[in-house]
Amino acid sequence: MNQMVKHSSEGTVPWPAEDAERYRAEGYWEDRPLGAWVHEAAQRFPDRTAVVDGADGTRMSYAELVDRADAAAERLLGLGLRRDDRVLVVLPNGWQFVVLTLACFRAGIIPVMALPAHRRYELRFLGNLAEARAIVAADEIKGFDYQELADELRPEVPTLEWTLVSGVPREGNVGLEELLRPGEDPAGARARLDAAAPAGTDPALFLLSGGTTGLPKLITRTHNDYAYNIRACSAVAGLTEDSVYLVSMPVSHNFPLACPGVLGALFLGARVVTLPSPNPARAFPVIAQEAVTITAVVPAVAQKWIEHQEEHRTDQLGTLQVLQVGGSRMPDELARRVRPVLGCTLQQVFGMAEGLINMTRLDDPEEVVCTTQGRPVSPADEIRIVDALLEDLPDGTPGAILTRGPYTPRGYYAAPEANAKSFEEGGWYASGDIVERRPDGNLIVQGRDKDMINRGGEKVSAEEIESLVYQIPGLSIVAAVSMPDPVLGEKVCLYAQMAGEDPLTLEQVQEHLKKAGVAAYKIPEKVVVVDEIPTTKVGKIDKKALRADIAQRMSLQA
Ligand code: J2J
Repeated sequence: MNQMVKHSSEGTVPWPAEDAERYRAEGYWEDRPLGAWVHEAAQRFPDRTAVVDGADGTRMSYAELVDRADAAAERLLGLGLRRDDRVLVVLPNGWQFVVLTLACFRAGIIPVMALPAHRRYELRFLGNLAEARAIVAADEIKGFDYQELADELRPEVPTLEWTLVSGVPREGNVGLEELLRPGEDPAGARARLDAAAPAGTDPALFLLSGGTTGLPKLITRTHNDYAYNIRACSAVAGLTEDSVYLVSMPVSHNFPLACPGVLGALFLGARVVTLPSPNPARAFPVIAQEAVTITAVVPAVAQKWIEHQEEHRTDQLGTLQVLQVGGSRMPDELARRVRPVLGCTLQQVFGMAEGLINMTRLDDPEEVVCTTQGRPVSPADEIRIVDALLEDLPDGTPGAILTRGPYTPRGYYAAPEANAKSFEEGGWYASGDIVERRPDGNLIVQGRDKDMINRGGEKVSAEEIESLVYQIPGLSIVAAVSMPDPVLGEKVCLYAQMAGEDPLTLEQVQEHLKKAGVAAYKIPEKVVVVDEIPTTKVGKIDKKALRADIAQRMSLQA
């Protein structure tokens, strides 16, 4: 079975040699695997607490963390996994995610960062694209049985050989806690893994792209580029060995994982606190107990936190210094309430799993912090703002953003068609965001020119939803568009033009997509049946008109 599995480098687009050389010469790439950075922190601070699991109370020192990770790395290899094999990770926030991820880095095994919200449809696709040989999941979360899901996936993803389960494994599955237990010979394990460590240019992990095309895409991040991403973000976020970083958004997202995130904290010897959800009634007491200094959330969560604090006036946020907010556009009015209500510094983050991260600086004037999405974290990030003909636009004029740099890969994994669309000549990545650059260099995200719905930071590809809905009989044309939502910013709305008499119902759509095994956050929350879907002059579906239509219908309703 292993022979079927390709080497990641076959699907990975490398940086051109001259750029790679420059990134090395200028110190951005250090040719040091991700695991080595954490080991270095553990060497300096063996007894400091590395991870606190806010759900089950587990606390782990740095010495224990690297011991467990190394032992687990050897056990993974012992199972029969090999360097460059891919492992589909579907874990909630918790210490297991942290140790497993580090174990994978140490062994050169590549975690594919899926989400606990993903279901059969997404995992089947990702498992096949990545040729995953193992899946790692919880036994169940909120009544959903991941072992059953894994059993369903096994025949559909022929490369899958192992199911690793956190909690209570069923027969034939591997117990994750058992796999992640400390080893007998930490020094020996460390030496053996060091000797076989992955190279800086090797793939370290696969991130998921925020959907724009019909099919999900994977982003290969190498040890070199990701380590630099992490370090550059840590510097701009003011992370130090004394920081306490709370992760309450899904940790497999690039933002809480590495910007600077969990890995940023572990690189420095700081403390990571994990929570499975950002619910303020649960998160605030943990912030107080663990003296959390920095965390990252999406605007929808920032709003909930602000409302909770306004209502309860807790004294639980005294240690919180920095609230990073990103993933979708933060309204200026919301941004202005952060400091007065939460008592901390807001750091706006406009980033992408494809690389480029922009942040406001901690000492920026309040006007910059509240009205812009910041500027690149690295002096080596290159940005162009261009018009439809790819001509550069002057500052102050909104246009499409193009970027490249030492932590922005030059292509998606094994996706030549998507690469032709999203990467311009010269290796520039076109994120599809419409951005204005101010003369001071700060960026303002004005909108986007991509067929994606941003549901409170979770990205939904319109095309993906449409092609699934087309399987329902009786449809002539469907179009998924964003509709405004006071909490999440946007939700998915589906327009339909029928071929026959019977109108499509919301229940029908929801049931169909649920049955297809689609993640709940992608499922439309409104269906509008119209006589005729509007088209543009060139005959394309006029989504702008549909977005205006739904916004108007909703304002009439309100
Ligand atoms: C408007 N749109 C934003 C912002 C992201 C840090 C922060 C976010 C992500 C992320 C990330 C936005 N204002 N402040 O990976 O490390 C939209 C843009 C962008 C897309 C990327 C990180 N911050 N966006 O959200 O890969 O449209 O990464 O292109 O999930 O989110 O989505 P994703």
